[in-house]
Amino acid sequence: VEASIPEPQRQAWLKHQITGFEDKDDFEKQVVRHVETTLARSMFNCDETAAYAATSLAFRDRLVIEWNRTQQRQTFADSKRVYYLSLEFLMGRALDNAMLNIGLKDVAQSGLSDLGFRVEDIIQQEHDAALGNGGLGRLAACFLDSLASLNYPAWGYGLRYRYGIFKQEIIDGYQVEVPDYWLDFNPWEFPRHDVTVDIQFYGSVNKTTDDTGKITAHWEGGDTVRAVAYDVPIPGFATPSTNNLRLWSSKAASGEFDFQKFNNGDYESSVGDQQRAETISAVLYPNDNLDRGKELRLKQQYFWVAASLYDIVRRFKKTKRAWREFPDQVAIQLNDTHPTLAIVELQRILIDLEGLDWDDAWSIVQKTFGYTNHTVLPEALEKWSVGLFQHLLPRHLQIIYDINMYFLQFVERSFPQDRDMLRRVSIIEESQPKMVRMAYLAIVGSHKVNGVAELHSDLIRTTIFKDFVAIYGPDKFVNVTNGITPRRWLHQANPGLSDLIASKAGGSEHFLKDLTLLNKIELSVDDPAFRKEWAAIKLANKTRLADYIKATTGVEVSPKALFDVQVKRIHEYKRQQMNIFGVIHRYLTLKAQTPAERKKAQPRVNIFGGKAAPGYWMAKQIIHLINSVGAVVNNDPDIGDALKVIFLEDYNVSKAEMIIPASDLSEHISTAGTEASGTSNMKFVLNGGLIIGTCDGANIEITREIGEENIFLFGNLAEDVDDLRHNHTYGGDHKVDASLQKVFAAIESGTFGSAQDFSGMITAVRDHGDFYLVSDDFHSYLETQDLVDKVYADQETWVTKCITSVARMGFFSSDRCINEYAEEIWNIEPLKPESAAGISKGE
Ligand code: GL2
Repeated sequence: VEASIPEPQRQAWLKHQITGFEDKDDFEKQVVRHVETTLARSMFNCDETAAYAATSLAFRDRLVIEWNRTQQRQTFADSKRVYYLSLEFLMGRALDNAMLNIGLKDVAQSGLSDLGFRVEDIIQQEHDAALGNGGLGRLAACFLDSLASLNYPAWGYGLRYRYGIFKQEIIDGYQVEVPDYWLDFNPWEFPRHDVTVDIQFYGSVNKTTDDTGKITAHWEGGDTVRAVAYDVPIPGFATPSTNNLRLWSSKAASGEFDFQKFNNGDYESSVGDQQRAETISAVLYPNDNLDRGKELRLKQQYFWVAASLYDIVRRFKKTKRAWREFPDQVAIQLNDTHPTLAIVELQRILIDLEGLDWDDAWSIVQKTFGYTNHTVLPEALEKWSVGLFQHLLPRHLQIIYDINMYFLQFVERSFPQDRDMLRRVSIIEESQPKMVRMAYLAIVGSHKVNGVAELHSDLIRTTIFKDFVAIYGPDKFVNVTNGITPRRWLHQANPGLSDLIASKAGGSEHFLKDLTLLNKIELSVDDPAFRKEWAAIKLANKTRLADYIKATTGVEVSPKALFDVQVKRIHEYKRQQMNIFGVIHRYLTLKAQTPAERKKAQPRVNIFGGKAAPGYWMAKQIIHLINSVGAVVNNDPDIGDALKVIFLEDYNVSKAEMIIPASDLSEHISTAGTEASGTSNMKFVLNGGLIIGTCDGANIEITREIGEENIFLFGNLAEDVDDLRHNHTYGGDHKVDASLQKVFAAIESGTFGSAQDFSGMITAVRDHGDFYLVSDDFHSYLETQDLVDKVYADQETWVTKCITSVARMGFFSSDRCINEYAEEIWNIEPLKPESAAGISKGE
């Protein structure tokens, strides 16, 4: 490519190589330039919003230069790339992250200060990019950070939703959803109006036979919608590598509105096509761990998958390689079953458009894809009705039927004696109506399937995918325990702690790239000066959160109290109801005490946060109860500082960055066997908080790493859950724990407002089988909370546990996790830039 440009032209281009700012003076110059020219403002009307915009643009300039170089480097190297397909990327804010990953936050800080701004205030101006629901979407964002930081040639592919996850307001104790229009000003995306793909829907299939007898299918007619690419640069930490996240936006293929209709006075339908097309990428579905089977969702999935595959195939075809080399150049990871149609789409491209034989094509497909399962909850496993498929994607349905036929023939040959096996593993569920089981399709079309924590990977092998292990053998099913990026979740969220750790872990930020170096701080666990600093940092983080609580809720909490935090999506399986029942129990106990006894009690602040899916009635009831308990407890003069109950509105990534470093104790108390991994559990421990939790998800591996003396585990084990559930329903009368009954009695007597408002939560436990085993675990939960109080009273012991735990958290870096994917599943190598030694002071 380079050679095709004549020498004089080349020289002219090279003479004017653009560089980003390097020092404070340069930074200020760039900010002033952007304020005055890009924003058309001046020092007289540069408010914080404008200062944020100009600062972002100055950093963006730097990023874009490295981003272009990285893409060129990857193109020239022509080595294998990984494509991470995810319907959710919960990125949060970009500016702070860019400053830190590039290593120029201190430059920005002093530059902004010269210009009259505080860097913290400027960072706060940014709207979160909230294109995800919870853990699954945030995991994808952590992965992008690690992929870039480790110099892997990688692209993310997702949808550019006009509305991300809704904004939550709490009004009179109830959740109210407000649209999140976040694209007003977004300096981090680059529209690529020249990169478009036309995507087909509906229509019909015709088959033709050529002279040789070969049959070809033609998918014809139907609607077309245009996908437009928007690119987001993803900076690596302490490396120039800057990867690309490509998000697709939908618009009408024609681009113009219908003048005929307009002239005839039919104003509304003249823009109808446009609006219908734009609807596809308009909103993120706000359900976490729940599949609702809506047609528009399937349209979103195909739209995104087809555009992404077109792009990937186009890039591959430029290299002029033979098709069989495709899997040597391309690895595609399916983040959950949402992109499973990519398997069918690639098969369609290869056989219908490129003319490959079925078997050759299928072998390429299987080698290309890997599938990550993120849940065993049956209500979250995607199924689409055959009728819907037939209507929306008729050719894909045919291909699915063929995939299934070949698969079932293979199964029948291997298990001729097990007739029922075919029914159990068929991609088509013979129900009324018939359904396509997306997880089964994903397994059949991939070469590796992974769970996200050890227990979870064991569970999928022994329960939901058991038959497939028998069919394919155990090697296809692997575990890759989730991880988190220490850049955002320690360095950015908790700079005080990050600096203190750096001073003990070799004196540099290198531990942020090799998190196992955290173990160095264990040598300082008895150092009084270190411990003092440690405690001071935690107190400062708690004070900051206390100020925020005061400012947003009006409630005054003491930073000296034990901060007990449960922040995550509201879900019955995550058991926020058990937590609030425990809080009510504590309140009743305190009320029954004398003032002298109450004075001796360990003061606690119970902090909750999290969104309920708009249609999840029980989750909304839980939010309402938490707020109602808060309203009573926080205003009860008998109680004072002994107990406060706070619900923080609109939990999101940027709030997590403030809340997590301020916790003493966090709750990860799902019914055993239900939480695939959890990732905030890792974030809390990394920030020097302890966990109260069940033997579930990654809690188990956290325990193994940090030692069981450093975690408060309680409750029944996953292996006992089925029997317990069975007993609730069939084992005679289901006995509700006595202290829980007292809690119910208090609610039912109207202590927290109208008893009726909360009756669903009570009957679920008492009368409807207590599916989530709240009653079974309640006693052990309360006992363990008492133990927490006792240990916390001895601050020396507590701090020792915290330091020791942090020291042993190295395993949970998403870098370790990504390296495992790269080796076990993708078979890709990093592509180091020549100057990988770094542009950050850390390296
Ligand atoms: C989830 C799991 O519930 C959660 O335990 C896990 O940590 C994440 C990431 O692997 O995936 N699965 C899921 O559907 N959502 C999750 O957060 N939404």
